[in-house]
Amino acid sequence: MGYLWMTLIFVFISYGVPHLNTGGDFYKIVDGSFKNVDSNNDGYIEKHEFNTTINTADSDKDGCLTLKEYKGFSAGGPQIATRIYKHFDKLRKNCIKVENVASQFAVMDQEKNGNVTKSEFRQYYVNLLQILFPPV
Ligand SMILES: [Ca+2]
Ligand SMILES: [Ca+2]
Repeated sequence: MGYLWMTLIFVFISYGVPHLNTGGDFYKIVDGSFKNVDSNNDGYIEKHEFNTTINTADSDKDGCLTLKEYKGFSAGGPQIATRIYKHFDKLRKNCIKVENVASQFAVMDQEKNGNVTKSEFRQYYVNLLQILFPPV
């Protein structure tokens, strides 16, 4: 059952956004990003690990993630990262406030137990892509 569900999501990603290079590479990219954030490699992203990653991404420490800073942090290729960035940078200021990114942790942590598993992390990106690239 779980496998079927994964396959369906997979098919959706492959066919839902055909102009983007997702498909087979998608989970590889997301998992790679997960590993980067999970700095103590225990299989969970704790809030402090997530915050550290964001603060590191904000390389000039001005409290704003610019598109350039975000690309180094986000899962996905530059095309997906740019689309995600524009979704959060609603005022088009080339600034996503660090605290707004930090608040995404609560969205990822579906079980609300203070850490994010790999499947929660994947689910977050699948949901995000469904919002950004709705099926026509
Ligand atoms: Ca961890
Ligand atoms: Ca910055």
